[in-house]
Amino acid sequence: KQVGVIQVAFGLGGCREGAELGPRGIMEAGLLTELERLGYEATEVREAVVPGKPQLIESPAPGKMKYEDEVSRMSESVSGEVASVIGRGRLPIVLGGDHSVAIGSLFGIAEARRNLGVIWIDAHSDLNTEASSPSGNAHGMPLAVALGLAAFKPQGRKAPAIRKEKLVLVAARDLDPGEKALIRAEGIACFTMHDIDKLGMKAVMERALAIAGEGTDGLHVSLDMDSLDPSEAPGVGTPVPGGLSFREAHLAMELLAESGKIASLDIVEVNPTLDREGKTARLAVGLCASLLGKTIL
Ligand code: DIR
Ligand code: MN
Ligand code: MN
Ligand code: MN
Repeated sequence: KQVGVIQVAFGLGGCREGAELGPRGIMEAGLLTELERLGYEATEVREAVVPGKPQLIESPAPGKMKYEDEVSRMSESVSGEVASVIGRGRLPIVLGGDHSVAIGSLFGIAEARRNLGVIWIDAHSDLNTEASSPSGNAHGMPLAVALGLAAFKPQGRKAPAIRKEKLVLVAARDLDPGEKALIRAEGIACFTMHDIDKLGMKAVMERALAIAGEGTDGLHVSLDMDSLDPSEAPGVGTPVPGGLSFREAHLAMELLAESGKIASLDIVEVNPTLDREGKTARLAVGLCASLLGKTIL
């Protein structure tokens, strides 16, 4: 068993500086040591090529994605890295960066797996199009882009990269009006915090796995650290109260690991400048370990 870690030091898709430091924060919290302990050997570490802030920042135009060119170049690099890691039989772990890095990972994975199941663990639904986005920030749009609903299309990649029937949202609690309408209109499976409170995480993950894990050729997990409660994960750009507890998040990862279907992972939105002594980065490492098979006993 081998993994490939792809660091994506990109924060222009979010609304606060510091997310670009996320990959380093997660590495410094001991990701490689943890992977080694779990029996993953010779982990390869790569770095996606990411553009910096342009000298002249164009004032955000309504109906347009902010930093569109930068997001485009970043996703091209990430897609290439992800596809090459998969091509060499390794499981890709993409470290963000803000959640726009998932545009790159989803289109890269789609080259190998046309029939992908996706579990999106996030306080948000990241389903805004340029037209519905209140912010113009790319980190609120990766799923709309991957579903082929946004105007933005990654260069040279076939959209859609994923199918709405095989997408499941987990831990949602802050959705924009356009996103709510889209979830209803498209019938996208969405387990909100309300559902988790009512049913419990075990039942929610069983249902999520039945939707995204059956009849697909592998599962992609995209873990936005703002899915956790801000008391557990303070180091994120857009904290939302009422999130997952430490154990709920670990249980979700453990149940996904038990499914045996995990083929790729993103860990995003760790912002070390907003973190408290690396707490969020350490939690990200712990959750990654649980997803890759770490058990308590
Ligand atoms: C909001 C915030 N829905 C937006 N999205 C965030 O800007 O589209 N996603 N924070 O992670
Ligand atoms: Mn997100
Ligand atoms: Mn989020
Ligand atoms: Mn985000």
